[in-house]
Amino acid sequence: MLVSRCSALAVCASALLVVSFTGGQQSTPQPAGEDFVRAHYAKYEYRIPMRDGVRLFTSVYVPKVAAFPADPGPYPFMMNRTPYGVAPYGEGNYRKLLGPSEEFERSGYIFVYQDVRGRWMSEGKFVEMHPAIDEKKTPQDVDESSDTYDTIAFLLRHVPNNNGKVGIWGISYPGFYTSASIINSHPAIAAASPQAPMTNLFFDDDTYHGGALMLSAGYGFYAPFFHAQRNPTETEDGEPFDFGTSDSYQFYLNAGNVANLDRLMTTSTALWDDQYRHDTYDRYWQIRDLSRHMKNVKCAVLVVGGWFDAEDLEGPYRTFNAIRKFNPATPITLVEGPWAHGGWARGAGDRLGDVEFHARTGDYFRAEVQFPFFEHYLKGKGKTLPTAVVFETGSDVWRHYDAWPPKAAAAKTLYFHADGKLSFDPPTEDKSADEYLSDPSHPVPFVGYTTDTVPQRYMVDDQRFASSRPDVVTYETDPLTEDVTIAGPISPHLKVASTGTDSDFDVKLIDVYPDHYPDPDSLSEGNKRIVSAPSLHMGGYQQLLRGEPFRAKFRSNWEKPEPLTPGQVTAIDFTMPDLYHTFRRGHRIMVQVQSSWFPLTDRNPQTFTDIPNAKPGDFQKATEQIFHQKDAASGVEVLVMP
Ligand code: PG9
Repeated sequence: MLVSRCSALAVCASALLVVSFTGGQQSTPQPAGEDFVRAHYAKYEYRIPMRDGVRLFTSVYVPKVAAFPADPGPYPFMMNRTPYGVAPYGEGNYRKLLGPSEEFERSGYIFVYQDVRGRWMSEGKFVEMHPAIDEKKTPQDVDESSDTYDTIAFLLRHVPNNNGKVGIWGISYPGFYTSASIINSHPAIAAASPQAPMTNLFFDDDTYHGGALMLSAGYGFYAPFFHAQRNPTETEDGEPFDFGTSDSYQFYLNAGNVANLDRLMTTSTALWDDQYRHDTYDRYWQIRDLSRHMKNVKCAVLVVGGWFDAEDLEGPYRTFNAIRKFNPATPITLVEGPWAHGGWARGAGDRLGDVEFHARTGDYFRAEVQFPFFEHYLKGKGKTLPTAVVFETGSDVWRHYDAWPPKAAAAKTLYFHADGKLSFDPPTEDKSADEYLSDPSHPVPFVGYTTDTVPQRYMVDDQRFASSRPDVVTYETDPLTEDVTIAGPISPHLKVASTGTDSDFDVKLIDVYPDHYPDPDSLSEGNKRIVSAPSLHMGGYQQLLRGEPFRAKFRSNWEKPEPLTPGQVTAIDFTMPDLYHTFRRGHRIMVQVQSSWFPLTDRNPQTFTDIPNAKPGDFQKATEQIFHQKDAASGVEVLVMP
C-alpha cells in the first residue's frame, strides 16, 4: 500500500515531501516467466553493422500485437547493452524476463539486448571501459556512443511498429554502457537509467578506494570469470579457478603480495593485470573517467544507486553531478535506496544482512519510480520525478528533494576526544592522542566471520568484532537526546603520525543501537507489527553505515605518491560517498579508525614502496597516532539536516 503521509518514524519538517512505503502488505510481483515471454513476444537476432564494419550481435523481442489487445502499438524500444552476454542465443530460445522489471514486459515494449563490441557474439575488440572519443574524425573513431547511435539508426529502420523512441538502462557494467551510450545522444533516445554505473574505477567504484586496491572483490571477479574472449563465442574461455579454501583472509594473506596472486591465476588475464598494475591515478584511469565526457546528454536521466553498494558506490553521484554540470537543461533524478549492488532490481528490498528497513523499497522503486519514469518519456503516460528520490535509513522513509544533497543540510564536524569520546565540540586539550600498533601480518578483518567472497551485507554489518581489537580506535557520542539526520558526503579530517613511511587510515561511521533495541515506547502500533523477531536481538549492534580506506601516500597527489615522514603530524583529508541516515534518539554515533581492512583492500606494507610487488621485508609494523588536541583536531565532517 502506498500512502503519502508521515510514518511514525518520519521527521516530516525536514523534507519537501514525505512518501512512506510501509512493509508487510505488498508482495513482490513475480516475473511471469519464459512461457509468458514466448506467448507475448517474437524474438529476432541481428548482426548490426557499425560505421567501421564491425557487427554487433543484438536480440530483439517484439510484442505480438494480438497479445496486447489494449495497446496494439507502435511501441518504444527498451535497450540494454552488456559485456555479460545476451544469452540465450538462438531465435527459438527466450529470456525469462524482459526489461528492468515485470511491469515493462506486461506493458509492451520492444526489448533490445546487445553484446557490446568484442564480447560474446559481437565482433571487434573489447576495451575495458572504452574511453569516450569526444570528437570523432573518421569512421574508425568508434566508442560506446557511436555504437549505440548506429544500433538505434538500424533498429528504427528495420523493426516495424516502433514509435521512434528509445529507452536504455543497465546495472553496473551495463550501467557504464548506459551512461556512455547517451553522450551525444541519438535524438531517438528519450530516457536512460544508468544504475550503479561504473564511472571512475580509481575513485570508489570497483577497483580502488582511497588509493587502496579492492583486493578480494577484484581478484574474485577476474580469477574465475571475466576473461578475454576469442569472440564471436557463446561460451566463456578459460580454466576454472579453485581458491582451495573458503577462508579468503587466509588465502590472500598466504599469497603475500598482489603480484604473487597474479601468478596463481589459471587463466592469465590482461584485464586484471591492468587493474592492479595501474595503482596510481595515471593516464589509464584518467581517460576512462566517464564523468568528464557526459556532454550533449539530451534524454531524461534516472540515475540509481544503493547506499550500501559494495561495488559501484560512487559512480551514481559522479554520473549525476556530471550530467547536471554539463547539461543543465536535462531532466535528471537521483534515486538512492538502502540497497546492495543491484538490490533495487529484484526482491522486496526490506532488509540487508541483519538490518531491517521496514519498507518494501525494491517494490516501491520498480513500481513507483522506474516504471513511471520510462512510461512518461517513452509512452506519454507515467509521471515526472523530482531531482532526488532518496530513502532515509534509520527513520526508514522515502523523501523527495529538489537538490542533492538537500539545500538545508549544513556542515558540522564530529570531533574525536580522549577516552573514546565523540562530539560536535572541538577539542580543547593542549596534548591528546591515541595510538595503536598496526601489524600487516595480522591485518584487521573486514568481517567478523569466515568468508570466501565479499558479502554484500558487510556494508551494514555489526562492527563489535572490530571495536574489541587493540588496533582499532573507537570514538562514540553519548546516547543521543534527539534524532540526528545526515545527508550527503562524509569527510574525515585526521591528524595522524606514523612510524612507517606509508600507512592506510580506514575510517568507519557507525550507528550504535541502544542496549535494549527496539525501545517498544518509540514504536507505533503499526511498526511494532512489522519489526520482526531478529531485530529484537539487536541491542548494542554497531551498524556500519559508511567505511572507506585512505592510503596516506596519496594525501597530496593521486598521480605522484609521497612517503610519510615518520613521527611527523600529517593531515589526512578525504571524502566518502554520500549517506542519508537518521541516528535515532537513544542511539550513539561511532567512528572507528584502523590501518588495514583485509582482504577487502590489499595490505599497505607501511613502507613507501611499489605495493603490488612489495617484498616480505617491506611489510613492517607501524605505530599509528591519531591526534585530538586543540592544534591538531581529528574528526569527521557530515552534513546535518536542521
Ligand atoms: N561492478 C561490476 C564489475 C566488477 C569488477 C570489474 C568490472 C565490473 C559488475 O558487476 O559489472
